[in-house]
This record gives sequence, C-alpha cells and structure tokens, in this order.
Amino acid sequence: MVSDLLPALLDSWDRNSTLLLNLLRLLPEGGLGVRATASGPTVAQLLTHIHSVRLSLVAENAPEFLPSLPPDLSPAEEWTDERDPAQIERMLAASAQVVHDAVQGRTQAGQAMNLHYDHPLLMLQHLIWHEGYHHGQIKLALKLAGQAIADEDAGPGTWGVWMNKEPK
Ligand code: NI
Repeated sequence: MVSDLLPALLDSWDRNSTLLLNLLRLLPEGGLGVRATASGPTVAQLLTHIHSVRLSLVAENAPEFLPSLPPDLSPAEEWTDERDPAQIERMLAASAQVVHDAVQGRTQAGQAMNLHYDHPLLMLQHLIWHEGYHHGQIKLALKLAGQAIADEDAGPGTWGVWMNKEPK
C-alpha cells in the first residue's frame, strides 16, 4: 500500500479535476454569468481564477513544467470572464495536467518546490482545498440566483467521483 501512495495522491488530483469539469458541464443556461453578490466574480471568473492559480503556483514552484501548456490556454489575466464553456474546459483540463506533471515530477525526483511548500504533495493538497472552496461558492451563487443544480444531478459527478470504486 505504501508504494501506491503517489499514484493514489495523483489520482485524487485527477478526480478533483474531473469533478470540476463535471460541474462546468452541469451549469444551467447562462450559469457562467451568475454572481453571488453584485460586486463579486462571475462563475466564469471563478473558473478562470482556478485555472490561473494552478498555473501561477506551478510557475513559482516548478516552472520547468509550464512549457507543456499550449499558449492559447494560458490566461491573459487572472479573472478572465470567458463565456465559452468549451474554452474553459480546455483551459482547466490543460492546467490540471500541468499540476499533475509538476507534482509527480518533483516528487519522483525527490526535489523540493522552489518557493512554497515543505513537500511537493502539499501543492496538490492546497489546490484541492482551494478548488473545493470555490466549488461551494459556485454552487451557492447558482442557488442564490434561483438556478441551483439539483443534488441528484450534481451528486454522481462530484461526490460520486470521490467515493465510487472502479469496477474491478
Ligand atoms: Ni481563490
């Protein structure tokens, strides 16, 4: 089991990435433009913020993994109000892979991160926490706007991604 730890931790990151994409796909019509408060970010901006934070942390801590990212998937600014869900999906999928590769690469090399974190795996844990925080904000913003995603629709693609065992 101990030798399975790195693959299991990277799997947890991949699941986190999958369930965020599932949330994006479940957004109701116009959901990307919803805000929790008048001055707060749109759902679209929260998603591009998540993308941007992933890339910023890799840039600060393991920059050698950034060149694998296509230039058009790198945001010009942190809170881009991108309204094309397909583009947001491409951005999130690409940045998730960059994080996966950076954490895997530095961990396997036994190499510390450049700026933050006592261990490369802490970056992965930090990002899962950060994205869960914003996931809840997105769900609440939709609810406040009267566009809540029903639990029975959201559950299989979010909680189920964490908890369901793969068929053996
Ligand atoms: Ni944030």
